[in-house]
Amino acid sequence: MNSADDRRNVRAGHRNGGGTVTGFVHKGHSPHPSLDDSLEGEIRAFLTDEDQLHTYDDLTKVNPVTPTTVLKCLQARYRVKVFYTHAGCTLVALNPFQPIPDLYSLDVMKEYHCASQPQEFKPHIFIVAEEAYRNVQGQLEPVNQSLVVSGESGAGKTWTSRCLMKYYATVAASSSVLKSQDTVERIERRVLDSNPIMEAFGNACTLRNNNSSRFGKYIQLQLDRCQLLVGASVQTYLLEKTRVACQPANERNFHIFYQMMKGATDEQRKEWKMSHDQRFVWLPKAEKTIEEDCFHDTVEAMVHLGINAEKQRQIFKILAGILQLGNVNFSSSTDESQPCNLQEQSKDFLQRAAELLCVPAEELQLCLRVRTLKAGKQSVLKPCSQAECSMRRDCLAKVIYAQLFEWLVTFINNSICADKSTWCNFIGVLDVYGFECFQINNLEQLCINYANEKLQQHFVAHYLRAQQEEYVSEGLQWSFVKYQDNQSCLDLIEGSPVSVFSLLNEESRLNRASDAKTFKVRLEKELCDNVNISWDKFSKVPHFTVAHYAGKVNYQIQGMVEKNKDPVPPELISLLQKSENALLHQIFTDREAENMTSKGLSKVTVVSKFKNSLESLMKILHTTTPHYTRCIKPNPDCKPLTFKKEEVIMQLEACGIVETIHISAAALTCLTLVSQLDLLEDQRKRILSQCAFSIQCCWLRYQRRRRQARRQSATLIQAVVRSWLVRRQVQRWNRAAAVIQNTWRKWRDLVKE
Ligand code: AD9
Ligand code: MG
Repeated sequence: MNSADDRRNVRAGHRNGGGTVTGFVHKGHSPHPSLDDSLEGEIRAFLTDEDQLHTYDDLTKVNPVTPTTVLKCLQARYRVKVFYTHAGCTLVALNPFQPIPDLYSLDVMKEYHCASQPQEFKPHIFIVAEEAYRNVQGQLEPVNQSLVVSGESGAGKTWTSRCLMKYYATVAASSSVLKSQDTVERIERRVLDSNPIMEAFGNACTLRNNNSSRFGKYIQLQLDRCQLLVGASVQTYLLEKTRVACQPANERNFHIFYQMMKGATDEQRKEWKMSHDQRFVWLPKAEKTIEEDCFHDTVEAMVHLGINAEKQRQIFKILAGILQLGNVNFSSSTDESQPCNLQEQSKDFLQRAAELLCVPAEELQLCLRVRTLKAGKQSVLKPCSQAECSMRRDCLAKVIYAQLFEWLVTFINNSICADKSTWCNFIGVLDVYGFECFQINNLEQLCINYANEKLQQHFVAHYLRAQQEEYVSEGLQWSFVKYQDNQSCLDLIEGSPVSVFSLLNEESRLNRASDAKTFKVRLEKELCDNVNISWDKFSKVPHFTVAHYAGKVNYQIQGMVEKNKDPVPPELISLLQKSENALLHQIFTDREAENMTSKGLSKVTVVSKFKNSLESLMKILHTTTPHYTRCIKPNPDCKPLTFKKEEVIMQLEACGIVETIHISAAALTCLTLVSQLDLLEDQRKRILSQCAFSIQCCWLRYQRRRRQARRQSATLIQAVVRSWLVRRQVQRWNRAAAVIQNTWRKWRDLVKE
């Protein structure tokens, strides 16, 4: 284990010129032609000092800040197995893809928690955790905190979220926990135990990640007045339920099915009608080995959360029923007036599925093969085609799984959520799927990428825009850092009156068979003015391309409207309501079930539901102090300790990390300078918070324009400093004012030299 001294951060201190600031020069923004050449030189000079690159524990100290220099530092750090680096207000976490001994041990937690200045320790996710924990107390009143963990699939979001939860379950538990090596106690334990359950039911092995979360999660850890963890609540987003009935090539179904197959006792196997050598269509084998040995852990977690043996039996029987359903197939019918027949070899599977789901086999078969059309008070039966039968089978599996997942989340919440009177604030941990761009993208990717746009906007709004607007409010004509403002993209996706979502909803509400070409024509006509959408005129497959902040994505239109409607034939719901499996019966008799059927269609579409849940999330986030962690996946193959530059640079660019560093570097310099001045503590604090950015801004402007406008800049600095002194009503602090004026005088002299 590293010693505390070792962990204590030996600051790199590579700020050039003993106190000058990082140049604010970046691609496409050079105010002077010769600056680009000098930048090249500066980069080269910076990179020559190779042995030092790994010592930059805060990327704001890198000079000059460019994608190349930032990348090289991260690479150098990765090489010496340092995985966390500050980037100003953001923590960058590189995935080691192998367990790192002692990096997250109880002792390390203790060190960070007990340190008087944890931020002076080596960068670590525990610094972020501890900062939020201390912030929650607030100086005047408690402030809720949010830890937003982002990154692409496999970057380490879920791992990081688990670390954060474990940290709080340890440091915010009763004091005895910290002293003992035991695992955490009751409520803490239950909160942690929600993870294996949700991951078993909501994660799957994909091409990008062996343990990919197929849903988004926001967990609020509830703290009482003494800062102790007294409960938690979980909100989940958009489970990828299609995976139950259809797994992309070389990917797998949700872990829980494999866990059951591998971990069942003989008795359970008998009950679930599942022999050792049984092949299930919906359980494709993938080459990779994955987390399927955890059945015992999942069951144990269920027990801890209070899911009793009987409920567990009901859950697993339902899951076993779904697997049997996947092996049911239909033969094509030559006579359209006759329903398709079950294939001979499917009869046993249907029988078993019905037994496990506790519904009459005859009725199950009828529901899958025949559609009931309502004409007034009369019902008309219409035979389904082979494709329709398969669709109804898949739909049945998906709706059961999705409802079961929701039931589990509700159960978990009931088990871990504290009474409102016992907690006063919370720390939220957000782990949502990263930006997705596959060869074929559809509604799921549109929703996921829309969520990422929202989060990016929150990030931009919180850090970048707020700081820059501060500069402008001080009356400065200052060239903006070119960050991606994604409002126009959000308008395209969700805006009103016309957007992709609004058109999709309109199309879904029209009671007609959806046609991709018609929908594409509508999109083209209504959204032709938006620069964020485009079409490839020569493409045979109807699609549209959205320019997201992280890159362009082609969305296939085929099937999109139908996915948005997500209709469930009412016959299927009625059938499930008759189930003698108490749990199945319960989850389909709730009022919610009404919304699922085609009757409720006009009210709730997939995108409107998702948009609403995301808006509530954003509202919560806006009321909290956010802390951002950007997880980076250093190589696409999940290989231990392998750093691929192209992969990393793409991710850095996608999340605007270089721009973030530029701005944070500016703020940091100011903080350092002012804190060196001889001021009373109170004055120092207020000056720092009120003026840091203004001063810094002047300085940067001065730096950049020094050749042309040295004198004007000096006057400008003076004017601006005065203006904020007046506006912020700090003029009575003559001393402070004098010191600041002195400071800028020093700066001016420095530049003159
Ligand atoms: V996805 O969007 O859910 O597909 P995540 O959540 O970003 O993705 P995850 O946390 O599941 O990725 O990490 C992927 C794998 O990387 C994990 O299963 C671990 O094997 C590995 N990992 C991630 N972070 C660490 C770490 N700090 N130390 C060691 C890690 N291994
Ligand atoms: Mg994940």
